[in-house]
Amino acid sequence: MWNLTAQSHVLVLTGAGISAESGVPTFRDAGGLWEGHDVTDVASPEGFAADPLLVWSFYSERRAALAGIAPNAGHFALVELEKQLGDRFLLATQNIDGLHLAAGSQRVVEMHGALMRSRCTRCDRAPFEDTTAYRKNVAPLCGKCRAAGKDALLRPDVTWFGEALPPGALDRIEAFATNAGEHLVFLAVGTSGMVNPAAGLVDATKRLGGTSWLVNLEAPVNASHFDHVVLGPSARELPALFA
Ligand code: BJW
Repeated sequence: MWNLTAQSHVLVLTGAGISAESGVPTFRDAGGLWEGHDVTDVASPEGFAADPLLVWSFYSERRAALAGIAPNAGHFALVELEKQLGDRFLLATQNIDGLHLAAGSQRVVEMHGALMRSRCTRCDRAPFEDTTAYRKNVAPLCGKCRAAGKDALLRPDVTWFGEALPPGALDRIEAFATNAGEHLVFLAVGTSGMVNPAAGLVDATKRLGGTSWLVNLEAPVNASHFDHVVLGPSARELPALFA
């Protein structure tokens, strides 16, 4: 039974499943394919180097698809949990859709970046908000580099396979978990448990002596690593769990 004490520190990890009921497609449920391409091929630095137009087409399509998408009851249940716990709550999301922030969550670590931000592949300008869905035949260039007489591609400000997480992201999660120690309650929601370092958090929780929960539509590969497993859609199961 979900039973928090005054010492409990709750670390939530979300994946694509929590946004499924908002209408955002997950990565692997439909075979992990996008227009016949393996998504891991369009979500990698190698894929971008080989075909930046294809990769921008993938992300532009996702930017356009996000218009009119709203958070669901699962996102809002986490907002309410954070209101109860304050600094004893941290939400680490692998999603780049921004729906936790849109729902009102505040203590959020976006482990894989943000869909609506771009950055230059060459210069050190800070990542910037960019909602543009670029045309299929246009690979966007950095305006700052162009002004300096260089051509440099922009890229989505997201974390691809083989890339380090955004600066400070893992440190913030690890510091929260270490500080919580045995009082850590780890809750994973809507994630296939196939991508590290996120997938390793359940084992880190065990090492610290904490307790782990999983809310997922189906049992993922690492389901047996969790102390408690709730199978079902998160927009239904999260509000019920916290009630
Ligand atoms: C529902 C539902 C409903 C449906 N309700 N549930 C060991 C340690 C560390 C790293 C590695 C390691 N072994 C290998 C690695 C490397 C690699 C990795 O993990 N590879 C594996 C494939 C083996 N990891 C990395 O490369 C990471 N970087 C790294 O480790 O850097 C080290 C480094 C340090 C210093 C210098 C350099 C390097 C980076 C990983 C980045 C992943 N990026 C992506 C793309 C992000 C941008 C984008 O969105 O396009 O992130 S890949 C993709 O997978 C995306 C997702 O965030 C991520 C996870 O997917 P998720 O969320 O789990 O989605 P699905 O679709 O797989 O699952 C959905 C689930 O929901 C399913 O289970 C459904 O049942 C469920 N569901 N509807 C509840 N209504």
